[in-house]
Amino acid sequence: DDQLQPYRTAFHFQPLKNWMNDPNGPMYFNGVYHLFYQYNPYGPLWGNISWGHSISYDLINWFLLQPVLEPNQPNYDINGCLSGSITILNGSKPIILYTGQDLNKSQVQNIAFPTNLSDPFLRNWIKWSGNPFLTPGNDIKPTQFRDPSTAWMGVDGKWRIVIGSEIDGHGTALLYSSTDGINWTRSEKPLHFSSKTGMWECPDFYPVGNGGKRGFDTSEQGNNTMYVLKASYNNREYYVIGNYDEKTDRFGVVGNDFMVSNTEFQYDYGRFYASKSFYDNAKQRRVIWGWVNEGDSESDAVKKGWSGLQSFPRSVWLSDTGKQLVQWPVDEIEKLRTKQVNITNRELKGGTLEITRITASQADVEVSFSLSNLNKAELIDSETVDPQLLCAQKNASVSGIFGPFGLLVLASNNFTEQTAVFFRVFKGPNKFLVLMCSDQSRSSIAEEVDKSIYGAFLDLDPHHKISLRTLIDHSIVESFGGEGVACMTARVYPKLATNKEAKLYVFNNGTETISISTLNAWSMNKAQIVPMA
Ligand code: DQQ
Repeated sequence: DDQLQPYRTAFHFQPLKNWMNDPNGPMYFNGVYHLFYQYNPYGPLWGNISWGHSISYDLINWFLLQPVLEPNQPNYDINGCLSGSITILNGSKPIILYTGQDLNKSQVQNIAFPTNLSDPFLRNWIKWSGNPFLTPGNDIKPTQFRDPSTAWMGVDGKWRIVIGSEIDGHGTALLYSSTDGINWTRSEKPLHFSSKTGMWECPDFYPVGNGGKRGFDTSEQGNNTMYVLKASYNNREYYVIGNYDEKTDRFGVVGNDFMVSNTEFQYDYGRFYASKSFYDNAKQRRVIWGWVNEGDSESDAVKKGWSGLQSFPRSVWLSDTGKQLVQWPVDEIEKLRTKQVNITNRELKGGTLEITRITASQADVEVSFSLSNLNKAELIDSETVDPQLLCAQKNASVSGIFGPFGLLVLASNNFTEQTAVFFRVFKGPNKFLVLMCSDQSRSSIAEEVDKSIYGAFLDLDPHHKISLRTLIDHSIVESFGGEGVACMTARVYPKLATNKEAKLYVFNNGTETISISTLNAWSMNKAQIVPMA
């Protein structure tokens, strides 16, 4: 199986076959984690969009269940049960709000209820007889009205949701309110919009905050929290942080507002889209899932019989600076770790250091580097350069002073294939800049696969350690830089560096010696993702 399907993952969620895209309605309810997703039960390409369903007790091992929503209602979802969210009303009654495409491909909003609340897995859901509960207003194009968020309750006892849209060419989070969670009216003003972007998909809105990693339920009040608004556009997940006044429903951004640029905050600077978060009451944390799509062709998808992964679930919280988010794989991942390799205080002058004795195609690697003599760093004259472009110009093969240094993953003999996740340190006019890159340009000898290079600047001082954590799982390389201040996910399709042929290295292609403070790498066991008997 591994030989025939070298790109299937061991610990990233995927169904047994067929197409999957956005995560939908994740929740923790009565001791069970639920993950729904955009799913084509009949093939490996987008179509027949249903809500697939899986459940778990630990976010690692999953039981695959039957889809809960299928497109079969001419007047509200026959052309697809598109994305949506779950809200647990009064702490006890989960409801699905989702977008349907009707016979005319108009997007409308629908509700579904679990048929049997005493079924611990909530296997069956019924669409509401009153669907659709919302149709687009006159100012909204019928194809630009989708992806209702989880609801939150304001101080007035009313529920609110946002829905993704575009008005007058501007990305918009439409705001609706309701007394019962079922009948909704549009507020005159949207929660937020931006004149610098187009259509927003999958808006997410939730409290974060005031120090520490604790998460909050969307309806929790009085914790003096900040709020995150996330919107999906331009193939990326942009977020802003701001203040939300529950009395007036005003959201005010602190810092940069939404636009299309690589210097704005994104959940992930690589392949990661249409994400959805939920509050995990068991561990008082907020967890994000994101769709990681394929970088190979449709004919490859047909050959493989499947398309699409979910990211590893990530805890998310506000950084100590209060200016950005931090994300980190949920701790449960440690259950899968086996065969640890450890290195401490090792100088790396230049070249590579192979990390042997681990399964390099299926691994979790944490490494931190320390640098000295930073005054020798390469000068850079602008602090506003596009980091992704910089990573492409100065890819892993271009030697610098401090860097490139980092990991070479899924590497084949003689490095014919390699994916390089690395850093460079520059000295700008006012501060040091730490660049993080994920360079896929040599990831495969196959020509027809995407090999884009990704990049971001990390908000950290290089006088401290620079850390990198990378989850390697056959065809996905999911990296967390600077303890999670920047994430970068790539899909790769090696032809040579598959399964046991894959190797892992630490490398330094800069002229300055660096030091590996610590490195811990683990082979990872395979998660159990099986149909429920
Ligand atoms: N995917 C869904 C839409 C959403 C888009 C359709 C984002 O609801 O806007 O499968 O990837």
